[in-house]
Amino acid sequence: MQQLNLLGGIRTQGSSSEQIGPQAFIFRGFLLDDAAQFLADLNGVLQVSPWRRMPTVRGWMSVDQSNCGPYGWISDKTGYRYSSTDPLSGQPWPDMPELWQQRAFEAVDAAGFKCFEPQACLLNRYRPKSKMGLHQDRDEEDLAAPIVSVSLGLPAVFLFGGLRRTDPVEKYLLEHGDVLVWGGVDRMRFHGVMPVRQENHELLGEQRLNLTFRRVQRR
Ligand code: MD3
Ligand code: FE
Repeated sequence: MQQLNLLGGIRTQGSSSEQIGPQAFIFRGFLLDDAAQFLADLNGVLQVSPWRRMPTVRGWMSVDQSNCGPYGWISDKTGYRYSSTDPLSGQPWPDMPELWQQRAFEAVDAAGFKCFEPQACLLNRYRPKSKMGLHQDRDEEDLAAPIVSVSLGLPAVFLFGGLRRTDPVEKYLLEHGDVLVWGGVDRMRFHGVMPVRQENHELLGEQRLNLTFRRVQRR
């Protein structure tokens, strides 16, 4: 399947899609044309809920995180959960920007899932050496809904495992502008991110950003 990326009616660089599981897809370069607007919107989100490092039951996350939308994913010494308020301010999380919701919906549609009304967008910021260990996303009540992930800035190696922690993992490079969509039988697969290599990205410098759009409650 070819994904059209139109810039003044002209097809731009490398956009294609890759199926990495029965219900998991990478749309390469899906957001290349929107990256600048995403970053402008991100600045607005971060003015309300800035980057912070969250503690976990086992130690500190290696990424900086924030959220937007009706719910946000949080971690503290007592565990992981979704919260409708930002613990830093006690106030609601900032709104999910319209463009983000629209692109998330378009990606889910391109992957063939029915509908998507995300309630949380978790923002992860990787610095050189930041990583994410192999884990499952299981804090959402609605495990039927797909998840959409947007990568911006420095590239990273994404680890895609199976339903058991010890299953073999496949490696995929996620680059600036790539969008991943997965759900259904792939929803509970273990996954992680290898340490990010120190490099300079022309738009983002020494950072990789990952935004994940999630449905939290059952509809
Ligand atoms: C495939 N983030 O925030 S996104 C996370 O790049 C997380 O920051 C990674 O894992 C990141 O929870 C990976 C892509 C992703 C996320 C969850 C998945 C792919 C997935 C769950 C099941 C299968
Ligand atoms: Fe995850």
